[in-house]
Amino acid sequence: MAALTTNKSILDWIDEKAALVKPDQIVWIDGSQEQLEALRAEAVATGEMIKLNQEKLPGCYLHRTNPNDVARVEDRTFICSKTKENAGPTNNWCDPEEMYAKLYDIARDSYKGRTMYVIPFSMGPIGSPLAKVGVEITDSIYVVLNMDIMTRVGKEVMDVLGDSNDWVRCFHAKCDIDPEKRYICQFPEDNAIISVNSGYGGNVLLGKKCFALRIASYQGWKEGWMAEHMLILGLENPQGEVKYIAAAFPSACGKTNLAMLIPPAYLKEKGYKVWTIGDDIAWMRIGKDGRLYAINPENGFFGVAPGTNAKSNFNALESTKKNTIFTNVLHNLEDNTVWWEGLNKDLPTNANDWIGRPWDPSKFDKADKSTYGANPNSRFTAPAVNCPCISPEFDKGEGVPISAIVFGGRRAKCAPLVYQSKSWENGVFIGSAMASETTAAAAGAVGVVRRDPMAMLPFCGYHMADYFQHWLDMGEKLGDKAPKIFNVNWFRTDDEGNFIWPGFGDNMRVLNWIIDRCEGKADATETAIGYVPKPEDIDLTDLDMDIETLKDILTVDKETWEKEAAEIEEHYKKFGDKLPEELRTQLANLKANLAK
Ligand code: GTP
Ligand code: SPV
Ligand code: MN
Repeated sequence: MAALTTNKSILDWIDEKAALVKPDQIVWIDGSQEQLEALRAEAVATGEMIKLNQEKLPGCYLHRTNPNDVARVEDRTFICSKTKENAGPTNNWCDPEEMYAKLYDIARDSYKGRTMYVIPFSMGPIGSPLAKVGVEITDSIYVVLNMDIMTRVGKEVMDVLGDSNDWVRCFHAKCDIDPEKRYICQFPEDNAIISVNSGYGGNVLLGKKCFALRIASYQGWKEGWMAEHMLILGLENPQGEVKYIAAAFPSACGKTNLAMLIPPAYLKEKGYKVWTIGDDIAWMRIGKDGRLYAINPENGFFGVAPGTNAKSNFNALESTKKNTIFTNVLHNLEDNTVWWEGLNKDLPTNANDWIGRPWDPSKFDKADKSTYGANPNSRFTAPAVNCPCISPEFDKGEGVPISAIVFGGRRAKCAPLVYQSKSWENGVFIGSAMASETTAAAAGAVGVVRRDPMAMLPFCGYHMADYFQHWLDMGEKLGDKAPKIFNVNWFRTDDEGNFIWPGFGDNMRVLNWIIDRCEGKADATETAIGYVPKPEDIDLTDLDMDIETLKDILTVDKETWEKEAAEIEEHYKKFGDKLPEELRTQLANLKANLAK
């Protein structure tokens, strides 16, 4: 099949990689429905995917990954910059030459008997001044079909690129899915990514975390823009004005849910609406008017399945009703559909679990993950166009102006429901000190509190202290046009470990306060950590919550925060002299405020 470009840098790269991995054939993905349909049929024939009930779930498929390969692997993820210093203290580093040699040894001849698929893709609307181009080569049909949902694929991308060399080289090889030889490597100075021995989501859909965050964060630093692990939503008020919010929460901490939230009935009736721009990644640049503009570089949602239901996230569930690929969920054999914990209370009685073994619902025990039907990190890959509340601005290349930036994480104690930073610099401090309990989105222990600055710990492609400085520099450029910075915590628990705040759609009550603060319409109480709402300014209409409980989750406990300040100091030590002086000052201010 003819190449879709005459770009020499691309053709040479493909020749070079083909000589290494020796595919039987090379197939360019042009994004046409005929080609994709043929690939789906092939994947079904080989057992790589299961075609689901086409009446109930048209265009939907189920895929199971190797049970050893169900999440990102942070300990096997490397930033291979020329010097260790450039990768910084929070990334695994390896010398690029050494790593290339090792990865080429692993990948050598691994496409024998297989096809090399070449996927030209755009992160962001094709041709948008905020978009970037990548080419992924892979031996996995699952990757091709997921990339087709998650990015914009096809010849048009190559036409826009022309003979430019500004494209990201994304090389994936399944090899033997050997966890001992699994590597997810970024080479920021070479615009290159290599992923071997995995077939799972974030490890292999190289446009997503590898490119749109690890490589793009480095590009943003060099080129003066930002690539962030953030959802983007538009909040429309009854007057029809839409204000945009970008929010960074660590993996599996509620971005998809917040991005698609449905306001409580009393607000809906008044005319409030939420529009989704993105649920995971934001690329942001300063626009001609000096404000910060954001696009979602993705074209679909790779969302967490468990817990998604008609009540918690109706819009996400709707998005999965057609043309969706499910990964590692339960297969309901009764009607050839899918199920996961938290979808509904009807535990399927004739089903295979996510590994494909017969599932016994009578053994299901909430406390024992090994009895679950779906993997805790099972996911859906759904096209953005399926989302009932997708924003009319979604496909527009110029992006949307951001009024507020929100940080957040899972903190059982400590962080109040919401507070506002005292300045951009103070907001950067809050982001740099973020902490959250770990989740199933990455391999390893779950529920352990760790510092995850700006939710970027696993995704920053360069020295984290330079990244903090870049945030401070952006604030300086934005001046008084900078978005206001906030922090939220939906996850405070009571003594029995139950979440106190209802969360989900009710988070809209907090978003309204945030927007009111941006517009100078709401009051606040100044505390040692920032501005906290007056309890009466968070609307509790129709909620089964009294003002005392609300006051409780708005408190800033002196002792807890003194401990927090000491932990932040410890966290900062990692960065040594490179830590921006401004952040040291911010920490000192926090301590002084607490001592008052
Ligand atoms: P990634 O795709 O991994 O980046 O995750 P995400 O940040 O998009 O998280 P997502 O919205 O998928 O939510 C992950 C989990 O958090 C799900 O089990 C949700 O049910 C739960 N969750 C989301 N929002 C809330 C909330 O407001 N309150 C509570 N208690 N749980 C929530
Ligand atoms: C995350 O872990 O933050 C995800 C899923 O969004 S993955 O694409 O696997 O990174
Ligand atoms: Mn994510």
